Amino acid sequence: MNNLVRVTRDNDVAVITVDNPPVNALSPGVPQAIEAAIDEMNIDPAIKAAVIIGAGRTFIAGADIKEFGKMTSGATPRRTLLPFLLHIEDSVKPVVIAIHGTAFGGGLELAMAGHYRVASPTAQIGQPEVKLGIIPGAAGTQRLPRLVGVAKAVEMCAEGKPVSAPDAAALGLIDSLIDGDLLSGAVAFARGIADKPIPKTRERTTKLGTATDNAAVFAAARDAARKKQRGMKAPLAAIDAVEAATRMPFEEGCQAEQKLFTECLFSDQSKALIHVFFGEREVGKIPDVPKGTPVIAVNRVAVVGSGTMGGGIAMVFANAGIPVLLKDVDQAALDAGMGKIRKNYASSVQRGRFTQQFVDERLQSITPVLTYDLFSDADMVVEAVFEGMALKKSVFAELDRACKPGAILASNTSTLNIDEIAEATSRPEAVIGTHFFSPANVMRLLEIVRGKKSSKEVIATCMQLSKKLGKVGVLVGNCRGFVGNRMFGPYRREAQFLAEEGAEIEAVDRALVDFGNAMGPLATGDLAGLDVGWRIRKEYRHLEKPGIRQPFAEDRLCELGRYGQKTTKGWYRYDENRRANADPEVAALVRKWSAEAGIPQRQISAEEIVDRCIYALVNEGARILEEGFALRAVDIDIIYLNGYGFPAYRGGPMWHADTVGLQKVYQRICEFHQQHGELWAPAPLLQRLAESGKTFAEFDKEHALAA
Ligand code: 3H9
Repeated sequence: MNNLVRVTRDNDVAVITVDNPPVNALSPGVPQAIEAAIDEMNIDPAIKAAVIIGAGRTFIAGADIKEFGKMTSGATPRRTLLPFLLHIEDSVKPVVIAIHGTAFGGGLELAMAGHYRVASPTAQIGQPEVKLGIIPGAAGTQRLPRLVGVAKAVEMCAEGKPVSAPDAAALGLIDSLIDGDLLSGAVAFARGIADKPIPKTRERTTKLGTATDNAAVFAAARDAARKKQRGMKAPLAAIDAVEAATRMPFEEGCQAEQKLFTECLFSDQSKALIHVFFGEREVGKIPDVPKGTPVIAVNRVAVVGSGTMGGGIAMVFANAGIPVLLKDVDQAALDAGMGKIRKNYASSVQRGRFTQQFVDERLQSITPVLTYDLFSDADMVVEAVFEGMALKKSVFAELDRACKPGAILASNTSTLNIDEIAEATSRPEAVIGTHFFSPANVMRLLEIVRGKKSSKEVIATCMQLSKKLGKVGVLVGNCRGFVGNRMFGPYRREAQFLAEEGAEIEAVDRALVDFGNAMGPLATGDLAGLDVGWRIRKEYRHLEKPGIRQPFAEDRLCELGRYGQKTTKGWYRYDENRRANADPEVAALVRKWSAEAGIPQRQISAEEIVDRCIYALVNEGARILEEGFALRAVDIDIIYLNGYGFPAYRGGPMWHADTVGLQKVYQRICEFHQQHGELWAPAPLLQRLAESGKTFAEFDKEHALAA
């Protein structure tokens, strides 16, 4: 035994407790110790059965994900858990698995090698490996269909979504749900089955279905995977592996699974998704705001502005069980805002996302108001009024008067200077940016904008709150556009330039969608409203350097009233179902405007479209990183994955650049610099990293060490 696994006795039952915090992963040492405990039990005449349980908050949440990077880099040899699991399954005395918290990945695979499974009703059970770009690699794809049937196994392995313990019990994955103390229930269960024959999952075949039924299941699953997990390899590999379970004996099926698992493990997609897994956790770590920084209790919130953003933000708080005051200037605006919220909720009920009761309760917790009278109760206010400095300042001056000391005063601005807004109050330490993304109740990203004077307490509260709201909070500095939109500017600029240089509008969008983005850059403009950028550009025109090329097509489209989806015309023409259709009128206009501007027209490849748009993101990201407006390259990645539809399997723009190779990216940017001028000046950090053969990931590591 070792300190990762404890063995105790409850009379005639051995209790094997895995104690490998935080999530009892199957790190090296854990399987060996469990195996030794099973061997010991089998030769001890006083013991009739064993229970395997997890210490702390969870059962085994999977293989140790940190080990995968070591294996693919060659630092440690490739390990397999298959013989270990066979060892459990071949135990001559029964092994009962007791599950609480999560039995994920290798944890579920271990559970299925046990002879019986019992669980707390709140437990979650699943094979989430595809989210890491891999598939179950310890016979999960072989044992699961034998317990739950082929269709459910395909769904669980290819989509990665867990099932609740009660659902798992209904499926036959769990033998008994245990209310109350799990361990005593599991021990009693073990005593009850100790003298019965020992069922082995791998020997079961009754749920493996017929070839005809299975063919339809696999075809439908492949179809769904290609649509819903577009571009991802692991879901298709998972389906192949489950199919192997239906066509081959167990041992051969395991070999097929191993082959697919290994291909996935060594793929760029898996490396990217593992980077994302750790990145999502890393962004919560702020070097100068350590764990344990005091936080403010946020029990009541107020939102100023009931427009699309304000309404969405109110829903976010209401959904998290936090009562909200929603303020607007007149009854008509407030009624319209509440109407939109009701409509959004109604459609969530229709789609089965929420129950009517949940929605009724949420709606009750949103109180529409026309004055600041009740704001003195709020622990936090989020301002979401129209984007304009004068208006924001007057709102913050009002908030300063109306709110209690200690309340957080947050702005949802996407472009304006937080420090300038903070100056309108007598308490700049309470002011911070909370930049939600549209639609606020759907998008996971929350950029938390740190002002010069934002207090650590306020920052720590917002970071913690983001989790409660179901968001990924990323702390960013106060520069124009913050991190996400500052990078989005050059990205969309290039998309427009490409159209102005002769690329077809649909070809620009198609290239980026084929790259994996949720939407093309021009279609995204239509969705957000082209007039938004147009207004901002007009406000900042005085800052543009003379002689530097600016895109013009969108401004001209706006001058013609083509604001995008909201006016049914933008880059595209939209039908009543908001479906985009190519518009020959726009193509002709762009050609005419380009000719007038003397821009030579040429054929442009999909590869150039992708390089121009994506490397524009990377170059700006490198500047942001060097200037310290993002804490780490991975923070930029997480922003792009959760707020801008960047494909997770590419790991985010900075990780993607590392994967391509920074030398190659830098060279291409130098070419663009020569061809297109100053806008493409390579970021000094990118140049340094490329010249020294380093990556953004290494930059992050070096910075973490230095901090
Ligand atoms: C697998 O099993 C493959 C198999 O088929 C076998 C093949 C041979 N490993 O998320 P949290 C860390 S693949 C290493 O904040 P929560 C995490 O980084 C695996 N570390 O907590 C964090 O560290 P830190 C399949 C892990 O309560 C800390 O634990 N399994 C692992 O919000 C707390 O994590 C999965 O994909 C791990 N497996 O959520 C499950 N898991 O504090 C992945 C977590 O230093 N894990 N850490 O930042 C999860 O989904 C969530 O962590 C869980 C807890 C729901 C368990």
